Amino acid sequence: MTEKEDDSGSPMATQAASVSATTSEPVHGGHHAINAALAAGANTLFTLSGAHIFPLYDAAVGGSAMVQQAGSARAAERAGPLRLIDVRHEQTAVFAAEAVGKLTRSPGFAAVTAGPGVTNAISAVTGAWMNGSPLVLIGGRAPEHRWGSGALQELDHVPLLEPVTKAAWTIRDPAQIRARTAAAFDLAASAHRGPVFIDIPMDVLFTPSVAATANNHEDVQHTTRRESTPIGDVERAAHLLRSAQRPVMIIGSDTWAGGGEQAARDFVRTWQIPVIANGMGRGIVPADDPLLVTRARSAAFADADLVLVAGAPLDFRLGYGVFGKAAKSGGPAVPVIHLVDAPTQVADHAAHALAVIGDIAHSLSTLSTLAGKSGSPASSPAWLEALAAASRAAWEADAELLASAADPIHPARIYGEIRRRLNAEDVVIGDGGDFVSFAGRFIEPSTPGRWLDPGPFGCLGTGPGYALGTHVALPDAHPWLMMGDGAAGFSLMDVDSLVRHQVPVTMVVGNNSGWGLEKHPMRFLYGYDILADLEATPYDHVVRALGGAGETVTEPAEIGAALDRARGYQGPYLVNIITDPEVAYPRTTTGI
Ligand SMILES: Cc1ncc(C[n+]2csc(CCOP(=O)(O)OP(=O)(O)O)c2C)c(N)n1
Ligand SMILES: [Mg+2]
Repeated sequence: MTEKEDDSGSPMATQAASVSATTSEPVHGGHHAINAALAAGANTLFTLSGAHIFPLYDAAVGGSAMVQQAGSARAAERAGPLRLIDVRHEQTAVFAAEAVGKLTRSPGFAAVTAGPGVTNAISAVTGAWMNGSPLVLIGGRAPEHRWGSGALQELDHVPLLEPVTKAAWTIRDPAQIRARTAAAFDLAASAHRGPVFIDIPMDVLFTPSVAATANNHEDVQHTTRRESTPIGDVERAAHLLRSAQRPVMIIGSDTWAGGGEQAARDFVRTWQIPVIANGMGRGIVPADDPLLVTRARSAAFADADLVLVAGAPLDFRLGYGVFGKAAKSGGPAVPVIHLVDAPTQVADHAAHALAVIGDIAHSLSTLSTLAGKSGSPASSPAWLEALAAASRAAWEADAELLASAADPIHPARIYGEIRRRLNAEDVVIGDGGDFVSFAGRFIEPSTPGRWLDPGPFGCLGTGPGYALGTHVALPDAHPWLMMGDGAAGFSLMDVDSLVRHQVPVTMVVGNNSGWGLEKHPMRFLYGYDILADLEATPYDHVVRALGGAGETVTEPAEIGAALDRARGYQGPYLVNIITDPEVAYPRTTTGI
């Protein structure tokens, strides 16, 4: 079978250099794909079974002799060469792979069967796309020799996946599977990171072949490498930094993804620049550092004379990149230096932002060197003190809420209890509306890369998948999963996967018996709300039925002990906390 042109015409990386020696014995395509994944550093494949992708499984477990030797199917799945983890919905497989990508900064790996397997995966792929999370997804595909005749699950996935991936292509030559899978991993891992989708027709995947040593596709994806000279008017950026009196810096996910946490910390300390942290950028400047002023965000954005954004898109979460009081009344926006890790990340809608393209750590150190350390920090002492004071005041104002004895329970009280129990190494996962916004406000990680929110795509249902991925990426870190009761409905069945794969996770449902983040905005807009009420369902029963444990809590004073029981349990434990449905998160952005 010869390989046709890619359906997508998307750019691909050439891989000749990174494809290692191959055997001369023909083997089926599953071996080629799994070998490429192993060579790229993957150790786990998240999946849900389908015959279209059986060869991947056969290669992952090492064939029938290895399955027999392992003694049971479960033992074989765990033993490798590549560990298999199966889930109950394809979205969970991809959310788990995304969590691996976010936490390890190396691509997560998932495979789903043709047709509905792929379409079920699309929301999760889109989340990873918007988050810039590296992952490779392999889809099964109806056989090529029957294409157009109506085979089971025959669907051309590539046009569906192309808009939400770095590249999506079909591999039609068995001998190319290894090189092209390697190319997918390389592309996913290179800045700006993101998901890559491959599908392989069933007959191609089952056909034995000797792997070609090189990708026969010549189009090259240029990647941003460390130490490359930043592109953009760095001199001007340095001048802006030198002249600023009231700068503020935003540290976003791409700073973490590119391994820039030390460079960011050095920069912040050198320039004494107050910081607001976003997404995976949280924890880079630890919670107790007075330069972390996330809680003084409004004052910082209103009064800054320079905003330096390192590795975050200028989207709704950052007011689309328009800062400063004057801009609100039609005046000029505050200058912005926007450090991005690839040309695709330049914000065309924010023409006033000065983009500097390149490895973010390197851009930060270049900027620092060019601006020169004149002995005095960029920030005026009055500015630092004003923001530190605003930040302290915000925490002080919340102290009462965090200890609230209100009945029904105020969600803040839950976070008051969690804060006392979190270890620095724990991973906090948010999946929900208002309840998770409270998490963002009250939980300040002190270790980088330990905070998993769904990001700007805001897809509910990430929780169990993110917990599974956390367990694989950081087996010694305890995941705390904060879920809205509405969010829980999207994926609670995948607690079954957490049980089967023995994942300890403290699940906390802020159960306000409804879709809080829809209820309150609808009331605000219409004076009434509909379609927002759910029952005070005992979600802990669901977890117990699936083999985990849990309890329902209705009294504020009982929360702490329930959390301790959850934390000590060797599996998924859900604390279902009935909260006040009338409490709305005090929101300042609508996302529109
Ligand atoms: C897949 C998906 N469907 C719908 C929405 C719209 N949505 C955003 S927040 C929200 C309410 C979430 O309710 P819950 O998880 O109970 O959290 P709460 O706001 O009540 O704390 C909804 C429906 C979404 N973001 N994602
Ligand atoms: Mg709710």
